[in-house]
Amino acid sequence: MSNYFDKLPPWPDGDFGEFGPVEVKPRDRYQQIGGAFLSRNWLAIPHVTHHDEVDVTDLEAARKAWGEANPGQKITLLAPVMKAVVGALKEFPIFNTSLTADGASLVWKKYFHIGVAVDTPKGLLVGVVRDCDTKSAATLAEDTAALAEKARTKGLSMAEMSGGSMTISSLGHIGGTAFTPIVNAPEAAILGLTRVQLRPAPGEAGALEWRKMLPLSLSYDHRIINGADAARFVRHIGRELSRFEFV
Ligand code: CAO
Repeated sequence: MSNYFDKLPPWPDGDFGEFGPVEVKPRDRYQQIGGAFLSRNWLAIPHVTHHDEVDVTDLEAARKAWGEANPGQKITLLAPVMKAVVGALKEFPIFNTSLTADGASLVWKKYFHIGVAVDTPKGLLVGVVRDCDTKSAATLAEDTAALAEKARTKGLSMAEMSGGSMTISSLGHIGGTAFTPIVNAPEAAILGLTRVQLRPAPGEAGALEWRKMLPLSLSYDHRIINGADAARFVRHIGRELSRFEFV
């Protein structure tokens, strides 16, 4: 019996030269493999993306103070967010699961390895930072910077890209207010970060004050996670960040 998907028309692969001058360049192996994985994940996983923003005003003040007290060392927002995601994974362990290929079981992970999407000249690579629950933000920042540098200069092995609990994809250094990251199978969710925005909010004395808000976009596999849990998960990340302490 045929179904709707059997009736999809073929990819429109015409001769663009008919419309004007063009040049056809082959894509390298990394780009082709990466594209195939992204297509599989997009088609196989029923994605929903939940958007929210969390107040990082106090966190940013603490991060600035930490930077002044530790010249030569750098922590961006990413490391505190990795720690906050670990806190949220502990509170909501359903986000630290993987569906088996037959869909019959869930694998509950007891480890906290966070994937970080890195923009490289060869395309997007996701390196996994291990045991994020046991590391300080400073160590996570160092580990992530080293992994990103290796991804950009030498590439990453399959072992360095495997075994994540959940992935974070940060576009905050460029801009944006929200996007739809694609879940990195077999993980259950991926968190996208975009650029911190200044928003007016009522202060304690009633007057308006400017707050720093970090936009978060959480895409999740709707076979595993429901929308209410996603909303709670992101709110929890906000709570973790609001009480975060640099040690
Ligand atoms: N809001 C405002 N500023 C931010 C920010 C945010 N959310 N996130 C980072 N920044 C700032 C940093 O503080 C840093 O500022 P300074 O240079 O003044 O200190 C600057 O942006 C550059 O940050 P960075 O990119 O060096 O470091 P990072 O820890 O934020 O990110 C990495 C590291 C590897 C995740 C990032 O460089 C990267 O490659 N991201 C790309 C991910 C991607 O392409 N995803 C797309 C997936 S969908 O196709």
